Amino acid sequence: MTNLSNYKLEGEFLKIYEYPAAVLKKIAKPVEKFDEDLKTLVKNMLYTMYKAPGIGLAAPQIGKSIRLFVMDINFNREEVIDENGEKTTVLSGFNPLIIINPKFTLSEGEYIYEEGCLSVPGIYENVKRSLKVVVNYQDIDGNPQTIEAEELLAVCLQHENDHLDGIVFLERLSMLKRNFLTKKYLKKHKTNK
Ligand code: QAP
Ligand code: CO
Repeated sequence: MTNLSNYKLEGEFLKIYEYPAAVLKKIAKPVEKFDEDLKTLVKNMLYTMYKAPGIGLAAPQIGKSIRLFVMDINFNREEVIDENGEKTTVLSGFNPLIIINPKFTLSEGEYIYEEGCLSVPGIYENVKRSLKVVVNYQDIDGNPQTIEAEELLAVCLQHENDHLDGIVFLERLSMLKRNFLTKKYLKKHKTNK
């Protein structure tokens, strides 16, 4: 696996598409070229995810309909007062994961977790998903990898993989909650524009 322990927080903050943007509803295409452009995109996606801040970001969320997402469920955020007496956020201890062309080979058990999404800001709700998953994928160099995950890591893999299939977490809720939260979100979303 590519060594990411030397990850540096740098890049460009990308525009995050918000529900109901059309790109969030499309089935994303497999990544075929593992070139410099892909490395730049991944670097900028990680930067955007950390700065947002979020724990997962899929390519469709930044307007690219390709089967790629980045995640990190285990980094530190600290609010500090800098030398000018101003509050700033310091990010450290990064554990970035880059998942390309994922294929789930096992999903078992049930697990409920309160999810949110950078593309549906301000909305959080419990979602029932699999407790344990095994996922085959390609790394940034195109090499095959496997990840076994449980609980939050498994939830994150399932949430981000849904984005590649044009699904946002609202669609994983009961019809009642889904209708209620979608209406609430769209109302706020429109008045903010
Ligand atoms: C997906 O979500 C996820 O509403 C990643 O105002 C969430 O990073 C996987 C965020 C929970 C597993 C469990 C959401 C930031 C970030 C917001 C995120 C917001 C600001 C969401
Ligand atoms: Co999301």
